[in-house]
Amino acid sequence: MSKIQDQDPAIYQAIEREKRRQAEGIELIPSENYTSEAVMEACGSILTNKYSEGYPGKRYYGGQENIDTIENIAIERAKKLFGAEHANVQPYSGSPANTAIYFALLQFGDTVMGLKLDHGGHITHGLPISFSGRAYRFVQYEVEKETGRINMEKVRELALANKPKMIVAGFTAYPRDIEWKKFKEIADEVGAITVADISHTAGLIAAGELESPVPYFDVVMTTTHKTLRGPRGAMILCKQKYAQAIDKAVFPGLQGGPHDHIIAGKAIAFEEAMQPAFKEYAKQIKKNANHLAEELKKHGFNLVSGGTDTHLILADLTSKNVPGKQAQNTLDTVGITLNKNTVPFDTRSPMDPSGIRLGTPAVTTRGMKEPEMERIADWIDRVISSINDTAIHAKIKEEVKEMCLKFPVPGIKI
Ligand code: DSN
Repeated sequence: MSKIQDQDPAIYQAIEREKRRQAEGIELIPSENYTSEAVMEACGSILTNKYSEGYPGKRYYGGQENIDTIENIAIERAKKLFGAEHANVQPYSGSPANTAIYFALLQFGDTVMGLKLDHGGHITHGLPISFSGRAYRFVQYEVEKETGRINMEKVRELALANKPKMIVAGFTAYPRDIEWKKFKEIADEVGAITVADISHTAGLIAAGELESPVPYFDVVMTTTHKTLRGPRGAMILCKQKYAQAIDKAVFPGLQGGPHDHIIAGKAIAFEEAMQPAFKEYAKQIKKNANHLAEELKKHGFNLVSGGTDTHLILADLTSKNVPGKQAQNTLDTVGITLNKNTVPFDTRSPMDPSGIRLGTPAVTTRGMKEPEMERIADWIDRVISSINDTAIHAKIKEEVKEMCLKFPVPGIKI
């Protein structure tokens, strides 16, 4: 960072402070992770200098021989990792990727089914104020109040009543596995295209820790930076019959030049995810999440759906009398980062909801295991139980820091 230090002290100092925050704190936001240093090298490389509208072998500018090599490697690795027929590795991130899928396969105004935002869906799964909710007629399915889970019979009834052209399955805040085969059966019954958003669980799916929708679904989208542990970005996998429509929708339909430095980072991450060590990593993510969930329950936390099948936990803090926003902000002061989140049927607003969302991809990358999950659950409980006691918070902050420094973050030396 010596060049940044010399040239731009304000940015340098902010990066240094962020390094320290990452190294000394516990990252529990379930969509965050730490990439390898190799991925970061690619993302910080000279590849950022190049423009390459088009696809390998069919570009609009010259000088593409190395960029074509990199994108072809990324495509082949993505296909191999997930057993997909076609891969587009150019989407900038998850929201543009979902938008490209809709743009490729729907007409404006078509009916689509997606999981409601406060029941665990994403803004691009039909939130009325988002582009998806305004451009298409989204019918939103929910989780059940009693179980916190998606009831597939209700999904079927909704599909039969609305005859959607597309069904989107996937989540950002749903702690349970998805019944892909059931979704596919329902979609076939009504003639709908199937789209899976596996952004959160792609790493677990790649490692065989969760079932994959790729064999059944027409289109599968994932971001590359969550459990998959690559750089910020996304990709779209699909059956060959949709390949041309998807490619045309990504470029020139929605995007201009792809971010070649990020595509190189994706290629590196895909290779990493094919290694035996990644399988062990994915297994431990699930073990850690399950253990953290059980420990939180021992401390009296009310978990949506009663636990987790994945890396993600959603806790309803209503019974603790602490709103999600206050919990997030107070936990931030001790170095525990998670996010406030609505819970299904929340009576509070998204900016100050009843719950918190937490997950284990990042702590597992640092090598933390079950004993550390017990300490984390204990700290969360102590903070929530003494929400206004800054003396207790100061003590916990020191304990958190002491533990964190024993588990280095890739690329950070303190
Ligand atoms: N921001 C991502 C998440 O936190 O789940 C998805 O939008």
